[in-house]
Amino acid sequence: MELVPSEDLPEDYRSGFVAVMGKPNVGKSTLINGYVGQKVAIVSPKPQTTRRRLRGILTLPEAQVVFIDTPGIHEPRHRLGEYMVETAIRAIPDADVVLFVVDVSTLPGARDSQLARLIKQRATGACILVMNKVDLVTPDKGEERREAYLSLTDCDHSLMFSATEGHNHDELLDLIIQYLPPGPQLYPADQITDQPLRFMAAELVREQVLAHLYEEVPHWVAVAVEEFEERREDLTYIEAIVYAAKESQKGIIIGHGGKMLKRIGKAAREEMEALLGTKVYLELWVKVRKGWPRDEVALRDLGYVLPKRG
Ligand SMILES: Nc1nc2c(ncn2[C@@H]2O[C@H](COP(=O)(O)OP(=O)(O)OP(=O)(O)O)[C@@H](O)[C@H]2O)c(=O)[nH]1
Ligand SMILES: [Mg+2]
Repeated sequence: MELVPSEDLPEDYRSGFVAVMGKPNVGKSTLINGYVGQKVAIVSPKPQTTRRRLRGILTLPEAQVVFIDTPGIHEPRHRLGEYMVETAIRAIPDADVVLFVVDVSTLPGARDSQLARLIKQRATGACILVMNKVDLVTPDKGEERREAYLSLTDCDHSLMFSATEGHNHDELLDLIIQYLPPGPQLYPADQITDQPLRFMAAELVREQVLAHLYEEVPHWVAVAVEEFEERREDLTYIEAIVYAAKESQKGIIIGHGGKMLKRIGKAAREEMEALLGTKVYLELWVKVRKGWPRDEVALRDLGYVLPKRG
């Protein structure tokens, strides 16, 4: 993989970082996957899906846009939650553009005003208010919602959007590029994320835990890939451990006669095969690491380490 030499890029080439901020579940990761054209971030209908910062890279003939996905800003209930919120906040100051993503199918609340203030205080680049999920808003409510959200922020631009339907997809991209500074490609043109494949594999397991298990259990689950080996050109061996925070959760994850774990494993394996383009042999284990979301050492062991600013 090679960077395109700067002299081969148009003189007015642009590049930069776009921090995607918002409450949990508003559609930040879906928006980024939509632009990158591939799943770089896992998505689920449950809030607090994204836990770490990750980059999704879109390379165009005229610009390279580096989207930064962040965990949803919420009221933390444990150390993991605090870690997630701090991770998100640290992405704001160094971004060339901040996308303030809201769910326009719901009315704004106190947390939206809080978040608008936070962005105003910390952002140094441009701010665009993205009113996502417009596909869920009936036409008679549209104007009222737009005004309600607009009154919260003094962002430079705003637009109605749908990450799933593609509404205003090109319009938002044009706006973003307009605010990026001139600069070279920051990543090779064919790179779509900064995450190692190992980490993406762990996330794909966690995505299926979120998809298959109800209520609170997925929030108490972490996944670590222990082995990732290309056994043959067309076969990857992956061994992962699903960590629960207590014994009763372990039972739920495994399910009656191991059925639940099998279903999670099968679905995750299919996603991994699509990602890697090889057959995957996936071995899943469930272990208990008691109270890990509250335990500083366990968090560090599981890779939840605060990124540097930027
Ligand atoms: N109808 C509709 N649903 C959407 C849209 N964008 C996202 N969703 C759904 O909203 C849910 C949450 O999407 P995510 O992309 O995981 O949201 P997020 O903001 O990254 O959430 P966290 O990672 O928890 O902060 C998923 O079920 C998506 O399919 C949209 O434009 N319209
Ligand atoms: Mg997310």
